[in-house]
Amino acid sequence: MINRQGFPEGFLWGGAIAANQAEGGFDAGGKGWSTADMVPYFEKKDYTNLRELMHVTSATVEKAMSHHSAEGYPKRYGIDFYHRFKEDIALFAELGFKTFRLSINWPRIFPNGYDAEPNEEGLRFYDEVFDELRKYDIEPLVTLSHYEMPMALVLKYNGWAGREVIGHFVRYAETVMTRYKDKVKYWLTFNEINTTIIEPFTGGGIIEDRVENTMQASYQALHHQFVASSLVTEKARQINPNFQIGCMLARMIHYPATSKPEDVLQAQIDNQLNLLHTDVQVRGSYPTFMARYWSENGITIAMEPGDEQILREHTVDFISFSYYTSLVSAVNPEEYGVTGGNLYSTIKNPNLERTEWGWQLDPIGLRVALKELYDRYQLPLFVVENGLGAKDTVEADGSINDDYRIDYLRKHITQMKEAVMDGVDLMGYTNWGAIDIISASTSEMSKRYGVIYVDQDDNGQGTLNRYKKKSFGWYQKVIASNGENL
Ligand code: BGP
Repeated sequence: MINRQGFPEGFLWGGAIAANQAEGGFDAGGKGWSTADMVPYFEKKDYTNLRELMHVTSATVEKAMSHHSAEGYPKRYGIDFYHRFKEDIALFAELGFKTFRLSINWPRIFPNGYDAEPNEEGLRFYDEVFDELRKYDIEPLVTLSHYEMPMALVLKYNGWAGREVIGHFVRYAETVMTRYKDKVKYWLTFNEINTTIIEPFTGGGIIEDRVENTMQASYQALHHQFVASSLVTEKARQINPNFQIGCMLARMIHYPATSKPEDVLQAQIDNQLNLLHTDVQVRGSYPTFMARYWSENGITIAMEPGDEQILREHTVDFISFSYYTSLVSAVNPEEYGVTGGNLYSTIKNPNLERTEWGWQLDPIGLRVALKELYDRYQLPLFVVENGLGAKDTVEADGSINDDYRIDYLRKHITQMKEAVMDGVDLMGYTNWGAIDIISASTSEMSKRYGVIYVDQDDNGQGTLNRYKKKSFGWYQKVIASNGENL
């Protein structure tokens, strides 16, 4: 039995971003339209000329931009990582990163999803990014789908609600895994796969107006993603047996609001519904409570013969997850005040402080999450997102004194270390938004997570210059001391 004193040797320290929030270059290099590019249209239910917009020519792009310039700006331009990745990776190397988590932009590789051939220019872009990382011995950790898919597949099949998308995704995954088989070892199939249920367009490319029952369509889409993830895992092992394939969950630990058994039961149900995703991807089958849950909600999942076997035979090598906050469950939630937004809307926990966006600060919850996941599955874990969204101030002398971010990261890393000492097998930690990027939920630039500041405001104005925040030097020391110097 290993008596762990601290983080193991070779612990993968690093940072994380996603293509749709960082790259920009939305119409560069032959890239097609992705769901992330269209979010403003769908939020406003503005479907006018959508088909026309799918054909990327400068005229239609201009039209799109003039139509929705303010709302359309952020994700389409990101922080221009597309052109500045060398400068950014040099900063990550200076931080001492062992790993860097990023996603491949699916429509950069297959602009429409169903194209006969991949887009060579897109493939070459990631060749250059991975080569640059390798130059500094930084191990890429690659998400195949982070909150996006080609819009053409959305229009044709209503996103993941259509079973046909499985084949297109597997082909895309096979293409990039083959191309980068000597450059990338760690792969994640879907970012926060549970988003498909919580935000069907963001997670599953589902246009809700097109379905009668959103919950039915979302669980069906999720099933297709599970099958696709397993088929990709099977292919991955054929392409390179040394690949390590992980699932990725937005872990939402739910505490009961009181010790009333009804509240405890509700918290258990909410936790089970969150862990359903890892149950399928790690254990290889749906948990038993799902049959009753689906039937009580009028949901019937269409499964093809062979699906169960596919899920059973190709489970993941490791479990990755994001952790930002903890949530609270009650049988009568209306009796309590609510806080938070997007994925993390919840009852207020009187014991916790909150960020400006209402996310509750709970470092101990990370230890709880780690211990519980390890107890349940006995697979290596990887914290691939964790961080504090905050508004930063640039002082007159150019410094950014983000002590609040240091405090957040220190407390969470301390709890992670405690979990490691409890015996949890933890592979690594990538803080979210190592460099400031566009927020997923608010599309703002000013909700910043980075230890590197990017000069850009919520309207896309700024030099895009990069600056080191106070947390940069702090995180550098943490990594150099393998988590001893906190
Ligand atoms: C996760 C997503 C990320 C990310 C992060 C922070 O749910 O995987 O893409 O953005 O949350 O959220 P936000 O940007 O909304 O503050």
